[in-house]
Parts: sequence; structure tokens; C-alpha cells
Amino acid sequence: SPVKLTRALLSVSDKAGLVELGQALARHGVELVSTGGTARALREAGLDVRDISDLTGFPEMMDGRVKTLHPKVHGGLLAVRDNPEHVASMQEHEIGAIDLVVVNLYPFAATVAKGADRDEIIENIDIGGPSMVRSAAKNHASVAIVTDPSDYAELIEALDADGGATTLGFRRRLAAKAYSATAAYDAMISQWFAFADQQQVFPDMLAVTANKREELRYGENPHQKAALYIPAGPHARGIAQAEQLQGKELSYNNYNDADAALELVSEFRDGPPTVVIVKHANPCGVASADTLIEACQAALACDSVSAFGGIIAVNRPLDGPTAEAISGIFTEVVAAPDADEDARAIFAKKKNLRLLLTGELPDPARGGLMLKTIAGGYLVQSRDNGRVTREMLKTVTRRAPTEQELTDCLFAWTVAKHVKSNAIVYAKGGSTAGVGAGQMNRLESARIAAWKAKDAAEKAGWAEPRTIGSAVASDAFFPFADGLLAAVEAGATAVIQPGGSIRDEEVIAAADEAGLAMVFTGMRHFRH
Ligand code: 93A
Repeated sequence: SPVKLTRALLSVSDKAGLVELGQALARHGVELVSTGGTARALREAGLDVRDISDLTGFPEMMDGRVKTLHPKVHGGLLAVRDNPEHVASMQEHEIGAIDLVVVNLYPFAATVAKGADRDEIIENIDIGGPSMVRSAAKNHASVAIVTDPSDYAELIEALDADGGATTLGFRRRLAAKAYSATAAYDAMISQWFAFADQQQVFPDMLAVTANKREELRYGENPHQKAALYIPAGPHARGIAQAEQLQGKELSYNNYNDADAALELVSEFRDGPPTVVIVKHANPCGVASADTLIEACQAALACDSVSAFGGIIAVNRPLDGPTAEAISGIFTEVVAAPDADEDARAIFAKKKNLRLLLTGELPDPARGGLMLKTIAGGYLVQSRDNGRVTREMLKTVTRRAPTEQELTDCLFAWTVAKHVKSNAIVYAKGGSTAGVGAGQMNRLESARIAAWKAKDAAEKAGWAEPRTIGSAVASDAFFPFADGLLAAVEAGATAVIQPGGSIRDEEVIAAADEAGLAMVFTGMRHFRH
């Protein structure tokens, strides 16, 4: 796989480091072929250079728009060196192999940045350069492609070390970088069109990395435009890949809520039958049980008021009884790995209900990136795939949690991870008792969760709210003891939280005084 260089094509707008590179190549006996400006710069440094017009037999023409776009260039780049037919074509058409391309492209971004007029900007869209980059990168089995002057030093070192040859590993890395460079270059041009032409609602820059699958009726609100894009490259499967069996088109909010529901229920992929009900991207009822119908009833009972118009996700194929129970309340979307005949028949009567079949649930431990726009920028972070296991828990109170409390703690913690911060979740016996979401202080979230549990008990005619004897999860540490005291007041007996506050001791003392068992996870799950 090492390829000894014989001919290099250099065509660079940024002439930095060019002469040093040319000298190194000459030292290794490599023939240099160049376009106008590049050839001039090399010659001025006393190097021997062959003009591209000499290689192609055509002059550079049309203001340089056509310089390297020629079979003698692209044939020399693309020919498979050990393919007899390719070799025969090279001989027949007098095409010489080119085994190194050094290109950097017309400075499109800099031309826009300096405030050039439209014609000058258009003239700085490089065509021949990216073509050579892509040809050379495709044939990286034999050709090295350098697009970045900061890689010249490594190339020179590699040639010096390998007697003027490049290795396959190096060429492969260069090829990957080359395609990133051309993709970024085109993205930039596409963004410029979108920006210069403001009435274009969907900047098709996104099309560089994703394909628009559908335009949605509107965005979060009716005056906003919206569309769903699917990544162009390899990607994980999720709600966007679900098969819709029936119901109206999904709206922007439907997708967003169904995603939240599916992501949460996927945490229970390997767990017992579980049902998640989501409203405004927050879970309002989550329950696990021996059967799906029991889990469904328990999830509905958590907060039957909020469940109205909700989005439901389950971790088992839907059966008839569960479908019947869901049909009894107004539901916007149901997402399930599958649905049996009975369930399908029952839902078929609910014309407006959107039924989504997801197939195997997404892997909650998978990696990936999360993207959020802020004015003038993007925030990018890795997906929150952190998971807390029993072994990671550290008991910090005098009393250790019972087996049941531990199970409730982990259940509450898993749900809290999917609740907007500040998140407080009470859980008992495999279902949420109260969820407090999105408050600006933790105490308020704790109070709201407890209040909701009380309200649910009254509505259901239970003797007491299910926070009595529950476990409570907090997505981040309690900065003061007051949030914990609110949980004590609500009747919680166990607490799970990250720990790490400078007032941990105060919080632990308050827990001890109330006879609570508390465990620290050492991991936080903010979500906004
Ligand atoms: O106008 S082009 O799109 N047409 C071409 O055939 C072509 N070949 C190379 N631009 C082309 N190039 C670009 O010219 C290279 O990407 C490089 O940026 C520049 C180098 O030109 P010069 O050597 O004349 O400075």
C-alpha cells in the first residue's frame, strides 16, 4: 500500500507553505504540475514546474473557470492502478497517473466577509478544486489528497520517513478530511444563498447534512414554519423512523412530545411492561407493572387531568385491553414497538388518533449529538446517555434504603432524567406519584409534585396521596434543606439525588432527623 510519489498536482489559493512543500517534493524527485498562480509562485522560488495547460493540451480559459476540469487530470486521479482496463485507457489516451493533489479552494468565505459584490462572490465558488479533491479522495487507495496547509508538515515528514511514499492509513485520514472540507465548502455556499435571499424559509444548508422529509403544517405555533429533516449519513433510529398506521399528520409538537415519550419508555427497554404519558414534553404519568394494561391504568391514575390530550408510549406490543383503556381518554399519539390485531381494530375506530409503530425501541445507552440553536450560534453536546446503576449509589444517611425503596428510587430517578429541570419526581410501587417540572427553584418543584399527588388522590378517591411512603428523586442536588423538608412533609421515606452541594451535610442531617434513607448518584440530569 505505500505509494511512491512520481507526480503531484498543486493548485492552491492560499500559497502559505507552498514553496517549502514544493522543495520537499522536488527533493524526492516528484514532478510538479500546477495551475497559473501556483506555478508562478513555485517558479519564483526556483522550482521546476509543468503548467497544467501543458498536461491537458488546453489553455486555462474563461477567466480560469476551466483549468483542471479535464480527463487528463481526472483520469490521472481516478484510474485504478491495478485494473488492466483502466491502465489500457490511460495508455490509449496518454493519461499519466497523479499520486498527490494539493488543493485549497477559492476563498469564498473571505470574499463574502470583505463585503464583495454578488458577481465577485459567485466567481469565488470553486468548481475545479473540489472536483479534484473529490476525485483524489475517492481514489485514496493510490492518491494522497491534501486540502489544508497545516497538513504540509506531516506530509513532508511522512515522505522523508518513507522514502517519498505515503501509507494507506495516512491517505485514508486525508481523504476523510477532504470530504469534510468539500461538504463544509458547499454548506457555506448554500448558507450564503439562504442568508442573501431571506425569503427562503428553509435554508437548504441543512440539506448538506440532512434531507428534508416533510414540511409540517406549522411549528410550535401556527405562525411558525416547520419541517422534519432526516440525517443524510448513518444515524440512530428514533421517533422520526416510526411507521404511522393511522390518524392525521403529525404536527411539530406531536413529534417533539412523541420523541420525549419514546426516549423515556426506551429506558425501560429491558424492564417490565411500562407506559409513559407525556404532555408538553414532560411525563405526567409513568408506570411499570406485570401487564401493559395494569401499567396503563396506573400511569393514567398518576395525573388523569394532564393525561387528557396526551402522548402515550409503551415498551411492549399493544394488546386489545390496553388499546381499549387508551381509547377511553382523548389521546393525540400512541407509540409502541408493535400492535396486535385487536389493538389495531380498536384504534381503527378512533380516526384522529395517530398510531406509531417503532419496531425495536432505541438503545438508551447510545451516543450521538444534541443540537440547539441560540441567536447567532449553535450549542452542541453529546447525548445524555448517562445511567445510574444500583452499584453506583452511595448511602449517605444513617438508615440505608430498603429493597423496595431502592427500586422506587431508581424508578423515580429514571423518570426525573426525562423531566425538565428543576425536576422532582415522587414514585411508589413502580409508578410516579407526583411530578414537578420546569420550575425555577427546586423547592417549588417539590411542592408542585406533592400537591399534584394530593389532587390525584382526591380525584381517585384514595385515602391518602401516594407520596406517603414514596421515594423522591431530584435531578440535581438540593442546594438547601428546604426542598428535602418539603419531601418529608409529603411523606417520602427515601431520597435519590446527585449530591455535591456545599450544604450536603445540612441536607443529610435533615434527612437523618426525619428518619429518611438517602442515596447519592454522583450524576446529574439537567434537561432544558
Ligand atoms: O475556476 S475553477 O473552478 N476551475 C478549475 O478548473 C480549477 N482548477 C483549480 N477553479 C479551479 N481551481 C482552483 O484554482 C483551485 O482550487 C485553487 O483554489 C485555485 C488555484 O489557482 P492558481 O494556481 O491560478 O492560483
